[in-house]
Amino acid sequence: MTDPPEVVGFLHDGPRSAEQAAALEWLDGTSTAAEPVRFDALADAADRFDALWWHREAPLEAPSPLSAHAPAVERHLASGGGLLLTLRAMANVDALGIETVPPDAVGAETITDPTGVLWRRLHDGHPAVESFDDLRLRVCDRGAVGTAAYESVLPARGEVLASTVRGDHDVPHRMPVVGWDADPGSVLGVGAPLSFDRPAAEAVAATRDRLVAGCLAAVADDVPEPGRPRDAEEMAAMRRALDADDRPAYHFTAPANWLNDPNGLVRWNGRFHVFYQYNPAGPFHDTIHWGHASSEDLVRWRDEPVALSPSPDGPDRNGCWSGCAIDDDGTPTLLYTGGDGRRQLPCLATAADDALRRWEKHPDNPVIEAPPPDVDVLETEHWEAEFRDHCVWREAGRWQQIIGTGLVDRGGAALRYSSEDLREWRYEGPLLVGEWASDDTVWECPELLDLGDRRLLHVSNCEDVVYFLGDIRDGRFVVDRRGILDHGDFYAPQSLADGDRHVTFGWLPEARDLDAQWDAGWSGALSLPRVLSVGPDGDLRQRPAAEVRQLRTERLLDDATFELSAGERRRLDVAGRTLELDLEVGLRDAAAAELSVFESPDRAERTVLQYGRDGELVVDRTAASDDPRVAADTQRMAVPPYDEPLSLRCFLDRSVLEVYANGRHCLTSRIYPTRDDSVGVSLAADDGRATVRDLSVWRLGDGYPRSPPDGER
Ligand code: DQQ
Repeated sequence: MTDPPEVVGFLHDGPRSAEQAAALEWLDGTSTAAEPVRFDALADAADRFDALWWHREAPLEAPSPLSAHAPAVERHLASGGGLLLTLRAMANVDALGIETVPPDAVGAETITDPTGVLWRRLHDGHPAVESFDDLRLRVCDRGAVGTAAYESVLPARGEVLASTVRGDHDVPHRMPVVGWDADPGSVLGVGAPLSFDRPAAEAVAATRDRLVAGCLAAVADDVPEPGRPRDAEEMAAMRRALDADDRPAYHFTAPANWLNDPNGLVRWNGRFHVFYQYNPAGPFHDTIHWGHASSEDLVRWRDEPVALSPSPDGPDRNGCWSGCAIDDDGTPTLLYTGGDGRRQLPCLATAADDALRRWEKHPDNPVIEAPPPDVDVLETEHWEAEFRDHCVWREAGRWQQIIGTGLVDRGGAALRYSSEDLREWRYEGPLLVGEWASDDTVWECPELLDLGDRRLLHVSNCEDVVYFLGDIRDGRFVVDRRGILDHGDFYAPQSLADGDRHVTFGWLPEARDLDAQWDAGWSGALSLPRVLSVGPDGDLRQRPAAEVRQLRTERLLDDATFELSAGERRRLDVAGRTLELDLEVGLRDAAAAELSVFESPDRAERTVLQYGRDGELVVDRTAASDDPRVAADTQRMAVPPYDEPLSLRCFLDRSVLEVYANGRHCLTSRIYPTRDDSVGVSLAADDGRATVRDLSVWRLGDGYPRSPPDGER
């Protein structure tokens, strides 16, 4: 337990306000002595205190003389002292020389429901909250209180420790608690409504008091504030801190926090690189960076430092959204979407090292200043023009690019541009416009692949990933066939070119509510690498990359063939949540055959794959989990030809079930069994006989080291 400081210097900057007087009175009633210190006396007094506390609700009158006190604050921190900034005091971190990006949401917050901090699971061991068991700490229940928080930008030097809880709702994008490691001192900013002057229910006031006492003890102690991870060891520590039964073992996840689309997939100097949409501030979609991992074999990953961060003064200040990697004559180059307020525009960065860890942004970003003027691009609540995500290829001696958009009254579209140098772009017209009733929305993450005889264009239409097979004629995509790439929890895929093959990864979003994601501390996984090709019949083929076999650690069942009689259920002598099952199922005269996985011995928890005479494969999640916060529905896909045996490859990975049917159709589900004994597998036939052929089961190993490999510490 961290001890409270003996004496706190209570900073003030003029006559004491009622709020400051109430806070001082509270401090006087604790075991910590309080000594008021004026900012202009700090230079002589700073060394005397383990901790300084500046509690200020009102805005400072401009021009602020605060920066004159920054050297004294720096001296205090340099001597190992701590500093706590509460309420609106936190808004002054830049003037005090602590931070370059101040909070962007500062003002009076009107509190009507018990409101407070939503602590991050990743930092639940922080000394400020060690006396609490809960991540949700409500500290104020009424009044208009002056507060400060980060909302659409992140501090450049500090680490966000908590977001906001309001009544029963988590508000992750409002981030009022930040820690700064001012080695050897430390700073905590708590811009949450920690008011001592307003009445509050007893329990709320008690939480407020414990939290402030914890914060004062935390800044006074010698434990450094957590920072962003700098190397593989620190990222492995994050993984360890958030390891749990539902965390995939071999599907890629970020070390902690939020992951969505795979980006910038590229093989460079023999290594595969995957970048991904990443929020370092927690498991929610905001303040998007590019996370990075690399691999020699596509299945075992090494975490790399964050590759792209928003530039506080750049056109990507609110986020570095999705994009692709290009080999520009030996220079690895990224084209991505920068977000700035209501604008989103293409930005370019080039690699500054061969490990693709450091990137330099083009000084003239954005490289396209606005969507084409003669195109009626959709304006929505969030964006003045929906215009994002990039796919670049070389054709007809020029760079070609498509960007995703939505057109007013027409639907999703992929707009085509061309360029000599990746920096100056000319609009060439739409490659394809979704003139279908079901596609009346925005197309995100368009990607065009050359599959030999055919081209494949896929787009993510905010629900499904739709693919089109066809060709380009006169600059337009001519559709021959279309389909859905994956019928489950799968979105925004991207591919890397590796010799002749195209290897695709998709984002597997969580199928549980935001509170559950917050509690887990991580969100989102990537699919297995899939090889896309076109078969001799002109249809799409999807298969796991051959490297996936390298994950097999133990063969549990070897080519078993048997018949299931009507109503029979056969339990397999295998158990586990990280398995691969390969089999072929034939419906002799059965109406349906079933494969149950993640099954408890009493079958109360189970996920059922059912293959029926109607030629549909159904994943039934209605009994998949006892947790009410997770999806409990059915997902289905057609698996023609309807009258032949069905071949299945199923990958179970704790909260992922990734199914490949007939080497063509995919359905990936997120599933969250709660019981330790939900590890069984069984097969059954319904209303007749079914045949199971060549059933093999393997246990699969980890996709990333639990601790960093030797030599990388
Ligand atoms: N995700 C990105 C966008 C893209 C969307 C933002 C698709 O660039 O349109 O994180 O999931």
